[in-house]
Amino acid sequence: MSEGRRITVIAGGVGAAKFLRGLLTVHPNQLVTAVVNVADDFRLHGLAISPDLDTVTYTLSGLVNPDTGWGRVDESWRVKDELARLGGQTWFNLGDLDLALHLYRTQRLSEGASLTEVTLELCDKLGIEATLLPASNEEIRTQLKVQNQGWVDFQDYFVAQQHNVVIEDLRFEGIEAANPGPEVISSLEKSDVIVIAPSNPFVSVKPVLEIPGVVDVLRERRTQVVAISPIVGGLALKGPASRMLEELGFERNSVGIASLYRDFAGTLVIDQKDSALTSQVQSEGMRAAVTDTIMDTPERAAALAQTTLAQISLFGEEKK
Ligand code: FO1
Repeated sequence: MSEGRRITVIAGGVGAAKFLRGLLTVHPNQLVTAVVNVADDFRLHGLAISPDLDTVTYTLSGLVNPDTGWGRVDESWRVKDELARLGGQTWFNLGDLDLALHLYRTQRLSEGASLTEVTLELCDKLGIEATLLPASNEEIRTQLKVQNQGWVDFQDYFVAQQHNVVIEDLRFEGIEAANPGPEVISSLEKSDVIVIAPSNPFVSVKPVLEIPGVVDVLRERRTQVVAISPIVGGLALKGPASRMLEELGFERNSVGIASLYRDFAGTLVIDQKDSALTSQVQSEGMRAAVTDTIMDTPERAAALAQTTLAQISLFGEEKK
């Protein structure tokens, strides 16, 4: 039985958004909270851009571009084209409709609203009934140490350089002094199930967990924490998670994910293609659940959500 339970999902961008969209088709939306990474956030053209919050917001409101997984469907690019003509910065693609959201957020922040308040306002306006919480209202910025370049900002690495470079290290500027956003800790404490979405463990999940106080709640509630591996057959479905595992010294598969998550998550959901890794995941000290984790349709994402929730009713509550 999954009805009536409170679920909190630790979320990055595209993978988390697809998982949440599936979850919201099988669970009462008012009982779902997503704590969303803000360490990819940055300013461009003077605008406050929060890519992971935007991706989750657009996906859950049915506005996302299905081809890219980020940005708006039916987008137009008149502002970007004009900016290019003027010699402005166009390496980060901001469509005309998308720009409206960044303008709204920037204006509200300049009026003194917090990122949490702005996010809740946007959810309300776009008809999202689940609660989206920025992981923090303070500035946290991911930087990567790129071979032969030194420290670079996240969007420079990810978008401008298409993450097609070798990384040697990463850091989250500002994280030690940051506080979890309002309701983040209480949502984790009150949840019956905490899900770590199939997001990049280094640049999406880690900068949420390393905000002081967050991982402690997960450690205390480890039995209720279920993580979904973002790696299938040694490859990330999107983005650089797989090569990052190798470059940062971990196994390039779901066993590598288990070694990163075992201290604070009791169960790891892995893909059926990786069923042969089950005993190695268990050797890392985690339960392994095997299912189809590829979310190429909303129905498959819903099935993954159902299987994920079932892990805790099967195991977590049984232990009480
Ligand atoms: N990702 C890209 O690969 N190229 C882009 O030009 C780009 C623009 C963009 C604009 C708004 C937004 O909310 C997201 C955007 N993304 C783009 C996605 C995003 O930067 C990354 O996928 C995340 O930061 C990683 O989670």
